[in-house]
Formats: sequence, structure tokens, C-alpha cells
Amino acid sequence: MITNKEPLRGRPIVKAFFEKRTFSVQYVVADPETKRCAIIDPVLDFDPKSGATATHSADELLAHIDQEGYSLEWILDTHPHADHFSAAGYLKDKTGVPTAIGEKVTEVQKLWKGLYNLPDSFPTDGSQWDRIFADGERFTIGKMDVEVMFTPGHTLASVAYIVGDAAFIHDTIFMPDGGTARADFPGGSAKALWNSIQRIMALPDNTRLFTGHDYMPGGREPRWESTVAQQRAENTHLTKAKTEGEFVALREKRDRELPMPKLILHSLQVNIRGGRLPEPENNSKRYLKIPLDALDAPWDE
Ligand SMILES: N[C@@H](CCC(=O)N[C@@H](CS)C(=O)NCC(=O)O)C(=O)O
Ligand SMILES: [Fe+2]
Repeated sequence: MITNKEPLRGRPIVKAFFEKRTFSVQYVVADPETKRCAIIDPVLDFDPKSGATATHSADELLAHIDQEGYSLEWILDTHPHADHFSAAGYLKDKTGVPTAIGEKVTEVQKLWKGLYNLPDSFPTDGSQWDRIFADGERFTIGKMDVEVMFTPGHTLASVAYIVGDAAFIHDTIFMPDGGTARADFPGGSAKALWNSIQRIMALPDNTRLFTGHDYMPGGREPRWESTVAQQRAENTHLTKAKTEGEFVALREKRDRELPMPKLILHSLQVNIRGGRLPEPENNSKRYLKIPLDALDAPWDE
């Protein structure tokens, strides 16, 4: 773990790209010395009303990389997203750069393979990515060290990427006024989320924390960066719920009231394929499959 090993070298330049349809934050994380960079959590645009997909968001990341003279070394996802398609597959095809995610993605693949009744031939070994990371594994972006921290709860495969003094903590905690992520998707767990949040809060106080979404509470402008110290002092859920029991109660109560993300059933079948759309049928068109009555709805909303 972080504390037992050599300190992580590097102070990345972080550029965030806010995707306003799904309130997602995508990142380009660059080593100022070598100009090598990684993309974290890229979005493939999807309009559910028309069924149209597009690569505007992903292309914007590539344009930034080009403009800054960076060279792309990794395409990373923190978790199989339940509210948007990952652009990892598109970016891999376009650049040839390796993709990666946490190793427990194989469990998510197994779970959703069942829910979608995918054919036996659908691989659930993570082979859709070039690399799947275990807890505590390290790699580099240029000369910066990255440590993978397993942070389940929101999904059972979620990981955070600690890059030098910055941590990409996806859907664990949001900005202090946004609280914490939900933990009620299949494979989610409020108790696991609490433990993951404790691991993040044990990072050095001045660690720069970059979140995966910002839902702009109260209609304020989108924001994505905080610190451990700031979260400890201000996070609206963590200042209310001081123990695991209190947190689990708060989280589960709120989750019972939240409708499922609009795109959960659309997204998972793409994201368990490494951000690739389903194979075309014999008319060369691609189709999504929507399982009925697989998830619960809060009808009394
Ligand atoms: N209204 C959004 C909700 C998306 C959602 O559920 N987001 C997750 C992260 S993927 C979350 O933790 N939300 C917390 C909250 O809405 O309070 C949608 O339909 O896409
Ligand atoms: Fe998420």
C-alpha cells in the first residue's frame, strides 16, 4: 500500500473536461517533464432519444493532447460506468494506446452477462482491456508513479488512480457540497464504499482529489477538485455520518429514493465490452438490448 512503499514521484498537470449531458468529468493527466499523459474516464457521446453516438467529447481530449504536444500513454477507466458509455474502445482504435481498468471488472462482466443473457462466447476475463490492475499495483505515466487503489462500493470493480500528489477518486466522494456516490447498483455496497472512502481520507491532507461527477448542487458552476483536508472538514455526508453504521444508514436511505441513471441499461452492455458497441447484426447495424424487470424502480416517487 501507499504507506509501505516508496513515495509516488510526480506532480501532474491535470486538465478536466466536463461532459454536461451526464455531468461527468474526464481528465487528461500529464507529466510536465516528459509530456507523456493518460486519459481517465473518457465519454463516448450517446443520445438515447435518437440512438445516435458521437465522438465529440473524446476528440476534444485528443485535440488537447495534440495542442499541448503530449504523447498519450494510457487510456484508463476507474469503473464500468452506469450512466454513460466509455470512449476507451474508440480511443484505443484511434491511437493504438493501451486501455486499462481494475481487475474486478471480471466480476462485473459476469454479473451483467447474466442480466443481459449474453451468449456463452462473451468473455468475462477482462480481455477487452490491455491491462487489468490489482489493488496496490504500480505503473508510470512518463516519469510519474501511479498507484492503483481498489475502491469498491459504488461498483464492485472501482479503482482510484493515485498519480504523484493527485488522486482520481471517481464516484466515491464528489465535491464537498455533493456528498458521496450512490452504492445501490448491482454489486454496489454502502459498507464497501465507506471503507474505500476511509482509504482515500488516509491519503496526505494536501492530496489533490479529482472527482468523477459534479451534479452542480444549487445550480452552481461545475467543480471537480478538492483536497483530503477540505473533504474532511466540509463533505456534507462525511460531516453528518461519522461512523460506518451512520454512513450506511444515510447512504441506503438516500439510495432508496434515487431513480436509476437514465442510461444504466444502455451503458453497462457497452462498458463491460471495454467501451465498444455491441457487434453489428446481419444488416450491419448495431443494437442495444434492454432487460425488462431486472432492476427496481421507486414507483412512489
Ligand atoms: N440523473 C443521473 C443520475 C446519475 C447517477 O446516479 N450518478 C451516480 C454516479 S454514476 C451517483 O452516484 N449519483 C449520486 C446522486 O445522484 O446523488 C442520470 O440519470 O444519469
Ligand atoms: Fe459511476
